[in-house]
Amino acid sequence: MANNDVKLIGAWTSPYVMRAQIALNLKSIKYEFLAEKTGSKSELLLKSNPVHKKIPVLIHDDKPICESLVIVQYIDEVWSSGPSILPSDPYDRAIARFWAAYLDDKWFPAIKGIGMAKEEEARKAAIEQVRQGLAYLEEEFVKSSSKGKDFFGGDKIGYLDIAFGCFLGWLRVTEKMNNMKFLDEIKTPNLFKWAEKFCADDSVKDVMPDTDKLLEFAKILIAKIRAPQN
Ligand SMILES: N[C@@H](CCC(=O)N[C@@H](CS)C(=O)NCC(=O)O)C(=O)O
Repeated sequence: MANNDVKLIGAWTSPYVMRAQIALNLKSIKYEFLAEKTGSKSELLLKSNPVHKKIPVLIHDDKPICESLVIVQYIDEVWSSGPSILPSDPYDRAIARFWAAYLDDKWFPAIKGIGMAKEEEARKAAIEQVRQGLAYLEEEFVKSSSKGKDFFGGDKIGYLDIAFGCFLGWLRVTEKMNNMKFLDEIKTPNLFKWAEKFCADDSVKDVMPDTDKLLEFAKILIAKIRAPQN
């Protein structure tokens, strides 16, 4: 299938946008990046994603596709001649989707919870949830899809690598803000190595945000959210 017209509405700070970027990079699809301005929503975004009004939105030949994981699956199906992103085995596919849903529904909200917690008890509970999630994923990495290879997807970055790896920038920011380590060589040795390989991959290295730059953005965002409303 020809690349035709591929546009991505996004922002450099968004882990969900990064999912679409990595998928497009893996398939070597050229696209135009339409950056949203922080704090406002463009007409194109509102028109393209009227239900959620969120980024990312992929626009392929003038047709919008919303929701990052839906976009990744769409890219995999449309440009099927490139390397596969979803596992070919139905069971492996189901497991990868299960963990992607867990990451979005439980794990990343816990990361956000650390930054937003007003009290120490809530902060500690969120930290524990993040640690528990990493322990689950460390175990999953060893026992399932990776089968001793570099990535959850095997030799190459796949669906769960994208779904999880997109959060590494925000995980590092959270580590810095809280002066702690989540991924380390002792407690999560496999995820530690996986994260290094993931960030160094050609499909990822140019879209993974610089941690210090993201940290500055996070500080401003948290201060804005915490500021008393008039
Ligand atoms: N479930 C959505 C989440 C997307 C999302 O939360 N995007 C954020 C940026 S990281 C957004 O557009 N936020 C604007 C808003 O909530 O109004 C996906 O996977 O695409």
